[in-house]
Amino acid sequence: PEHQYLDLLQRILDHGDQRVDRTGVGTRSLFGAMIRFDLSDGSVPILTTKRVYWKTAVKEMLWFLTGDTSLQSLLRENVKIWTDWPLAQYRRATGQDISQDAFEQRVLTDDAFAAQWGDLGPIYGKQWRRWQGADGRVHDQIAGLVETLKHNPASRRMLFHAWNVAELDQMALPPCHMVYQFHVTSDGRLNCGLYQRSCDLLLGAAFNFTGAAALQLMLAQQADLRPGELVWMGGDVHLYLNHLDQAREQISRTPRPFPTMRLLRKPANMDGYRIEDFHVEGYAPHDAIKADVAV
Ligand code: THF
Repeated sequence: PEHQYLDLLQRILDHGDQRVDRTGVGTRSLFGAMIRFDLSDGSVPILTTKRVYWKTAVKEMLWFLTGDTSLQSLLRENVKIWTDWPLAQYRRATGQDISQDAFEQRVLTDDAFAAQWGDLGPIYGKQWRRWQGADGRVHDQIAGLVETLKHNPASRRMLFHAWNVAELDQMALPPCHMVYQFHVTSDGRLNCGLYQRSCDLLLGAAFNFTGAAALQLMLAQQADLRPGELVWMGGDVHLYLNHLDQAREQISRTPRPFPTMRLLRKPANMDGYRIEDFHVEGYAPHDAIKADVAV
């Protein structure tokens, strides 16, 4: 299964269209890709050809699920993967060349500062839990999804979406993994399809696979289903030009079996999960691969 990912890395290295992107770093990009992971044996796609900080990825998913969009709550969990965007905004707006550490400390300890500079706008969590319609009504897409999974699992409308056109301009970054769709088989397996319009294949993808798998496990548990397939679909799938050597290194490694992930507890609803509830076994990855994130 991990071969599908490594093949995609290779295809982009070989045939990716090289262009300048929004960040100015430049990418090699291809359009349209699919990877299928089978979770029915208890395994989850935490890549083994490099060490993936799976707890960070699961914490990020739990943060989305709370509906929270503030950097402060992520930093309290010691997750620093979203700091770059508010930090860049702060530097642009104030002209101050504050370090990432200093900025994070300030967001953690100064609530007024956090409110002014540490909010990412109406990104994932807001749209998943509190999508506001033109008539003012607020929609909890996650709670709605769980209800449908429980009571009408043959539905073809089990999905949630983060691409709220009317609010895109207030988001620190428009959603990348923008729509999740679910499908229940007649023998009680929950399949998850994820459409990602833009994918940083070296850094982001590993997090997005892990986060989606954790989500799929939680939803399956809530609806008394077993996990099935995770079908990942990418739009603009790219390698940043400062990630090419890392991609070659990763391709040279031999994948190991995926680990298993289990939930240790069944909370009353989707709001009850904590990082301590996730138990991963058999994860024996190759070494971490360092790479800078394009902002
Ligand atoms: N922007 C870009 N350019 N790439 C992305 O992957 C990305 N995201 C989120 C939003 N914008 C993005 C942010 N998610 C890392 C991982 C996920 C991120 C951002 C950064 C990262 O640096 N990972 C390192 C270190 C992990 C750690 O320190 O814990 C890694 O080695 O995996 C994709 O949704």
